Amino acid sequence: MQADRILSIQSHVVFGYVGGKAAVFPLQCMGYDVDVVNTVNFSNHSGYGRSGGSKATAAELKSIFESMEQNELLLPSRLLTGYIPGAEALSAVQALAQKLKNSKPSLLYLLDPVMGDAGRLYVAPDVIPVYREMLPLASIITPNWFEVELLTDIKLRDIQSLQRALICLHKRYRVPDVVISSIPLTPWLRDALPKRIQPPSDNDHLLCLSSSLSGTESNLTQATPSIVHAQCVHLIPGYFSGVGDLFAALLLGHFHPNRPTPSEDSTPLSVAVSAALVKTHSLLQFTHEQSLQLPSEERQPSDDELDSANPLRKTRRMRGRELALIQGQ
Ligand code: PXL
Repeated sequence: MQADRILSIQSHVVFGYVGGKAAVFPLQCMGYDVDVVNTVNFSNHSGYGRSGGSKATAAELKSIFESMEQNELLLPSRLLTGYIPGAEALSAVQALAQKLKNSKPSLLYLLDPVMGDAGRLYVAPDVIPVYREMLPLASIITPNWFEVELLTDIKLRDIQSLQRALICLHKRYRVPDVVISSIPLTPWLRDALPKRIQPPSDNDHLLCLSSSLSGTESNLTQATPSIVHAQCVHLIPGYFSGVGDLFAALLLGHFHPNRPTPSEDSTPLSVAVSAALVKTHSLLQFTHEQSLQLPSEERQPSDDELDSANPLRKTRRMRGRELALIQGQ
């Protein structure tokens, strides 16, 4: 039997599990054939404070894509893109995504617009307009809170601004499915949630919102064009890198737009989000439990401790934060 093929375009690290290292193995475990393009080739993720390696240039990416096309190896039914730090390289990926979409309109494209977090941009600012141009190619996008603000130019400060941002993504940028995960629960967000899913306290839960354009293109003209699902997830102590990359990969892997959904109020997106959340959460819980077994000098530090630690101690403690992807498979 022919396996479904995913083309994954994101970062590679030698040690640890972020970018493609967090995404590819889980997708293979799910039975997908994964073709892998590395946008960077680094020793480790940036949280270690120092890393060696290089970024792929736009010319290098184009050369890979051209040869794949000439050899008739561009066969994915699904496309996953993540961390691509420069605008020129991102434009090369944009051209490829456009080409794939033209030749296969049913292509499922999960675009993770990795640009920054909590007010801090970690790619070049000229990447922002390229991502905006790419949005209409995507089937699903997975921006975080800050990236929604960057893409829509709308500051999210109340439920009305959040609704405007979602409508902007669905209508102006024509994205059918939007998932915003790991949202800190502010009081105004919590008050907007149905009572039955409000957690007992705000500080130890994160919110995941998914918004699907309901049905056909004609809904684009309606005032409320989308179905929004919200789920609260219990916060696991510590900060782990690569969680977003793992979640995005699982979300694409579990997304089956033509399968019937188990209940009337679920959508193909909400079903995939639930499956991806459960697996991501279980792996984080497992990673956390594993890290408690480590000697104390290698265990999860607080962020304050990390800033003051000497470089070697910091490295050892960062190692204890790597996702336990293999042991937790
Ligand atoms: O999404 C996490 C990530 C991906 N790729 C690289 C990173 C990080 C986070 O630090 O450094 C190279």
